[in-house]
Amino acid sequence: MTSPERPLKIGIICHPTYGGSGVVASELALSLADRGNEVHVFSHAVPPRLARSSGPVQMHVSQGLPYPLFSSTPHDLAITSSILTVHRAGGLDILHAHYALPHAVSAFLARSAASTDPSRPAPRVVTTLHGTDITIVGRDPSYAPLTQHLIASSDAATAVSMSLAAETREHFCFDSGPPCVIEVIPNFIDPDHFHPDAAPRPADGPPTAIHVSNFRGVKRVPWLVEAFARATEGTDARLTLVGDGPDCRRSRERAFELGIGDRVAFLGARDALPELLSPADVFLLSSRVESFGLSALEAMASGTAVVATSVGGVPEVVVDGVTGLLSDKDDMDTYVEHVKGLLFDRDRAASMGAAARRHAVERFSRDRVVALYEDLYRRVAFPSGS
Ligand code: GMT
Repeated sequence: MTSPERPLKIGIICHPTYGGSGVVASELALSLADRGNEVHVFSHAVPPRLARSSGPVQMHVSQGLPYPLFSSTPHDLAITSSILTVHRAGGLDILHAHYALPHAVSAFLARSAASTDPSRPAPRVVTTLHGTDITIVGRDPSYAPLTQHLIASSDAATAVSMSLAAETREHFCFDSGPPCVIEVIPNFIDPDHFHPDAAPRPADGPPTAIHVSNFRGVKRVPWLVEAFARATEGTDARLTLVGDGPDCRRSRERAFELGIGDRVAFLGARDALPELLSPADVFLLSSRVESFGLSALEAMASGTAVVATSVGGVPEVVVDGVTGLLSDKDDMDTYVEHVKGLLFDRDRAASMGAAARRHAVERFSRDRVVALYEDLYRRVAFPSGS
């Protein structure tokens, strides 16, 4: 088998998070392994999406040595060592860093160390930008010069939306600097996993809205709770909140302050997302910053229409007026009208939900997007079909 045709040896480095980049990296790893590639995942814990699968992905948990001299254990250095161990044992073609910091640093260090070994080619580095690694963390002066270097020195850099790619070019690519090519490869869903039939939508009973997130400040969950309270005043509509994070307690307090504590359920972090998403009438997202909105895409694939704020890459996922309704991030009045308009018109919500399912399957199916990544890896690993 010539090099471009043989299965690839791929190392994926990611945060072991319940949502977002950790999910995308895990699902990508599993799909690449299904396609016959040898896949290694490097992190400081097993990402939850990987933990619940039986896929033939090799997991390397690297936590490093806790030592009193360190104020925190440098996982990223331990990950670099694990990568080198795997590369020296069998060779890796690609190191794919998800979320620039600190994973692209680990990938570069490993590539740099491997390049001193004449016995095998060093792995190529692909960096995928997910969101706040550019919009918040990476842009902070404490990290910006390093982030810029990481993007410029990657063998390929991708962003999960056109909006994030544009923001990256604006802040990190300069005419005077090295070439800066950011390819857009969107996030994806498994349409068999996220499916409208995952659980039945009740024909009667109160209308229900759902939100899934990590409850970080950018998600504005207390704002969402207030909008829901205004939209559903005097009704028996229900809101289900899934996930956990810094704003969880404040969101609960807000629900009680607004007198809707008995209509809001906090479920914590759950794996059974398809079964939770498909019966809901509407999915709510109210972020201040959102490069893509994977949870909204998962809801769409489950046949659930979305009401969201029109920020970042959200309009690339949710087609306004077709698969959901979008409003300006500071326009709570319009957001409230949108929630009412779908929650209390179930036929409209159902037809938008059906359109959302079709759009998710056509544009964001796993097989289509994973093939884009595999094609990119081959272009990077074997530049002239070598
Ligand atoms: O960037 C983050 O805040 C972290 C990241 C994550 O790991 O949860 O979320 C981002 O990446 C997701 C996967 O690509 C996107 O769906 C999210 O929109 C994005 N979050 C933000 O931009 C706030």
